[in-house]
Amino acid sequence: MFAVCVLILVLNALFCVECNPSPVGDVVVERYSTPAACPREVKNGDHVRYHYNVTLLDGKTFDSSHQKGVPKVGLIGEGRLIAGIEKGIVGMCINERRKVTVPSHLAYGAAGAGDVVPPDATLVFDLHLLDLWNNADMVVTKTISTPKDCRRSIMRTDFARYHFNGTLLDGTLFDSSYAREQTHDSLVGEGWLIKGLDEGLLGMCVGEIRTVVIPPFKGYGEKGLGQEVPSQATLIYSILLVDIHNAKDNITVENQVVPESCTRKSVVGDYMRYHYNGTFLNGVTFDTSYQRNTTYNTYIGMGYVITGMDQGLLDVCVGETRRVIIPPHLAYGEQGAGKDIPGSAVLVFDVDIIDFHNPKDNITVEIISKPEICNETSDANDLIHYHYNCSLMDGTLLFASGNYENHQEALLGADKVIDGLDQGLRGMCVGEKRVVTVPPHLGHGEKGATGVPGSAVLVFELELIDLAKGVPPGYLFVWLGESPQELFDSLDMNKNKEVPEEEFGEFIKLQVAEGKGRMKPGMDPEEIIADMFKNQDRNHDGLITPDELKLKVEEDQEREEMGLEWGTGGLGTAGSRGCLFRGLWLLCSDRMHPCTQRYTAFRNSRWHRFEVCRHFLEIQPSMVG
Ligand SMILES: [Ca+2]
Ligand SMILES: [Ca+2]
Repeated sequence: MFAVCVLILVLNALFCVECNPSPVGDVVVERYSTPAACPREVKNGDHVRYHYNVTLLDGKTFDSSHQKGVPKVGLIGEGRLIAGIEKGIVGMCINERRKVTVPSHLAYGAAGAGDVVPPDATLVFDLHLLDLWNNADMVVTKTISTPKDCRRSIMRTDFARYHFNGTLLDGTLFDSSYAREQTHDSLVGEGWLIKGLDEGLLGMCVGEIRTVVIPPFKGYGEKGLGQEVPSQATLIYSILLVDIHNAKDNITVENQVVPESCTRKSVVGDYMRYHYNGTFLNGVTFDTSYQRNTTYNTYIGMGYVITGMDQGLLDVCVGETRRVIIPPHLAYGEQGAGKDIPGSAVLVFDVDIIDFHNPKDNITVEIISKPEICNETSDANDLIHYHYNCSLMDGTLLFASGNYENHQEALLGADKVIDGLDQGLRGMCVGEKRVVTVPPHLGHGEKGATGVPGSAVLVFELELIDLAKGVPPGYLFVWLGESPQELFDSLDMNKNKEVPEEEFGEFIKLQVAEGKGRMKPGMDPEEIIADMFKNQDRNHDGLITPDELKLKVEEDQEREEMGLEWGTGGLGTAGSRGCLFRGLWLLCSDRMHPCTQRYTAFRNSRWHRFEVCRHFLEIQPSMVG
């Protein structure tokens, strides 16, 4: 009988066949389900959380954590649990299930336990280890992947946005930011988070994935968290850091590429055109001007854009590229913006400065070359021909006069070319080359023009081809010095007291040839003479008489005194046909080049009408009445 019992004991030890162990027997452990990996086993001094079911040898369950719905938490090796459990649980892995048969002397002994455990009862525990930690445990972090470029990592007081999956040691998912489709956003190291995260997030780079294992006393402790995190649970966070900034952060400027030539840097109040790519720290694009194929245009430093951008666009050169990293308090703050920019997001803008100017800017003129001999220079009223290349500040060529059949022609001061160009073409010698930079308010304004972007600064490379000095607006002929004392006597070259058109024309041409007078450039001289003669010959008999001349001179003087520039066409004064073909200015416009033409609304000046008329006459001579 003794031998049999020994045999049974041996068998019991080997095969864990149920047996009634002798009072001096030890616990018998049957590891009937073990996990594939077991990084850590229970040892004395560890805390454990486990489910159990305990039966007597007859199979009758008298206690079960499953039935209670709450796992048991205990400290091993300190004599706080029944000795058999403390022995039987040592060496257990998380998620292991084992059966531990505990002899009476390692359980409740001869006394038993009330009505529940009879004296000398052997107990059979079915254990499932859920959690395991030690008071000496620290927060353990392990980097799974890290980006190549880690310029910055989390420090205390930083604000982080991260995604995470949170699991218990047994693999139960208790929370996930991915499920919410929203990052968790928090200050780090300031007690907003559980201690384990406050510690475990430190040193993380944006884009890094790490796991953080947090013992319960640095997690949710005894209280746990709602239904999801039980009391005394070790937490495993798998974290992806999306974003990081500090409330003390200013903007950061990186990747600056400054062009070799930079004559001026942007200041507050400049109006800037730039392209940008807006991304988050993780590289995901939220907005780009390139896709819209149009620059973003704004005043800078004046609150029209987010503060960080206002700052980041200061002190830049035309043609510069730079990266501006903007913390949320200088961007869209905790609120974010729309559906594209989440709250507390750090924004990264890669900007390309196309151009900028200040509304106070005038044109700039850079003289490239000037001929040695230069007797006269261009000015208002002159008729000039010139070559030009018209480009944007980044060098994009918009128009070149070489693409057209003729040189570009302009009557300076006649409101026909954009103001900046009109200004830039003045004071030039024939053969001179210069570069004129024109801000948009002296160019095509905010709206731009055909082929010219709105608010663009234009760069004109100019060469003056020829120059015909002009006459004041409204004049067909001017005296360069004093006019003759006795005008009629001078006109009446053959002294027969009458001046027909031929004689009149001869006289005018002589004045021009001798440098005493100048006809309006750009018009047929015969046409001018005919025009002037018609106005002098009041009764239209084909002859100018002394009286007619006197009357006309008096009229013109009167008009000049009244400040009327629009004469009716006389010798020494102004005028031409009163052409009132309104709206024909478009015909003129078609003759102009897109980059230079003034596109502002029709100016209802008499002079303008005259010019319209002149163009019209050139185009449609048959319509001259
Ligand atoms: Ca005569
Ligand atoms: Ca007459």
